[in-house]
Amino acid sequence: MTGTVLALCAGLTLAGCSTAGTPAKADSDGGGDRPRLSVAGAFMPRPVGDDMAAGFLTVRNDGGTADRLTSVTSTLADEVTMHTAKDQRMHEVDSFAVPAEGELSLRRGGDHLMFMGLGKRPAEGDTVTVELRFEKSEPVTVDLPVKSASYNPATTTGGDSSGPGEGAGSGAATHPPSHSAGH
Ligand SMILES: [Cu+2]
Repeated sequence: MTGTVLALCAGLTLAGCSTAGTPAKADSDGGGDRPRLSVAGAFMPRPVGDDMAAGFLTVRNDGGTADRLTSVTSTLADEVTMHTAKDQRMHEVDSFAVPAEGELSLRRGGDHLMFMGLGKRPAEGDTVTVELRFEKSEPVTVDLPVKSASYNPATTTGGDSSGPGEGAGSGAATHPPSHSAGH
């Protein structure tokens, strides 16, 4: 846990130094001193409880400057919090780093959005709209399609070298049990 945080901070510091120190290189393409964000792969597994739901997405940053996801709002829920998960335990955090020329990846078993106090329980096939607010970039509105409760794109894109094994077993195992059990 502590090691990961330190590694993240070190990465941010390096990125900050290279862009804030001497802007000479960034001048060549004009936009190199700004984050350039795009969002992909957003989804919400159909919540199994009435109180909370999780959301996942990837924020890509093609710019040469790091940004931070600082808050999230949604019409679905009273509050959307940012959680990081390690060893089956969740911790709320104030923000997520979006590294320069990198990405913030929210996925099952790792960092994710938590929707608390649902106005209504969305069904599979619904769409949930969220607004992402960043430290530097303009807010981004994202539609999250509601998928099956065990949906996990990692099992189809092969990002984790998980092999052909898939289905409810791996999905349930990699996600904190508190989400599946609810409350
Ligand atoms: Cu959580």
